[in-house]
Amino acid sequence: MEDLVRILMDGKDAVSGEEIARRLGISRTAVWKQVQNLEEAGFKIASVHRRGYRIVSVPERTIVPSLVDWHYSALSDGAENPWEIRHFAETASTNDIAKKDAAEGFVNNRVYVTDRQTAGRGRLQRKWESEPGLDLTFSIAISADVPVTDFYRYTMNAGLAVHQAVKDLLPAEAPLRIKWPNDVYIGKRKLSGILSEMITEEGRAKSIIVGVGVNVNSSPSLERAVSVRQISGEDTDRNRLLARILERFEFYRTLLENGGFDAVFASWKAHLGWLGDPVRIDTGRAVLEGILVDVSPEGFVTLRRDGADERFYTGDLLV
Ligand code: BT5
Repeated sequence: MEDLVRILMDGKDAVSGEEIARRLGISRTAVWKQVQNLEEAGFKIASVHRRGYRIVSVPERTIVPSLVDWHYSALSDGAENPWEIRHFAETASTNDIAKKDAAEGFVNNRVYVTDRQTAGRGRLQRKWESEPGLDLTFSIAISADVPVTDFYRYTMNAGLAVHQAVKDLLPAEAPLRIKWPNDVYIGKRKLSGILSEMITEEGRAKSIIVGVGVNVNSSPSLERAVSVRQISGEDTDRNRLLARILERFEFYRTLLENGGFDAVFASWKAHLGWLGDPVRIDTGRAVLEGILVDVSPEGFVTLRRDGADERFYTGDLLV
């Protein structure tokens, strides 16, 4: 879909008001009004006498859906962003708004993203902390009709998408890996956490909400946390990173929903950390030590203790 952001981002030089008016089918005054709106949203736009408008810089501290769309297309050979982006300057938890919408009706392919999340949640009522305008906090809403046993596939999908999207931003040697069940780590520090929730009906998952938090440009105060910036040494464009994660998520999701789950699982496992290592697992009842022998496609982890194997579906891997 043509919009002003796309026209200006595509234009290598200034684009005339006349051309914009023609392409959008609106008046010159309406173009000028839209330019003003973009400036209010944080874009710096030069208006060059007789030549038109040119983007000088884009907002860094806010997510702009049309910019995410533009990056999505640029990253996928012109394909339209299939995700409808709903942006909130501030909200308690993107998972909560996504869940509320899903409970009220059919919501598919929608992404809820906020610049400031005031009550971000992890699993088991734990907190997810993020820096306003510097990190990424969003939830992907999918309407599905899959057995609840397939639910974990979407968490895997998100972990893989974050892993791939972030990998491009880091030095090749950065020890980026997926940590069972729902994290992405760099070394022994957590970069991203995923909170997947579902609405079920008669044993099937009807709505799946995948909440993702990524530390991007912040300097997290938590001891075991790390941001992209702390490793890359540079600020990352959050609009572009969000687009890249969504593009990767869509790629793997299409694969898994079309009989290609084995390939998705193989990629996920290829980036899974601590396989074969001595670890501890907090099951919620006890902390058990052993060797992390395997994770099954359903998400069961196998821990070898004194020669015997035990399987767990939930818990925390302590590293
Ligand atoms: C998670 O839970 O890691 C899932 C986090 C999901 C957050 C997203 S943000 C968008 C969406 N909306 C929400 O409300 N949530 C989702 P869990 O595995 O339970 O880990 C939580 C633990 O991670 C906390 O107890 C802290 O120890 C740690 N933690 C909190 N904030 C962190 C951060 N920014 N970076 C690294 N670790 C953090």
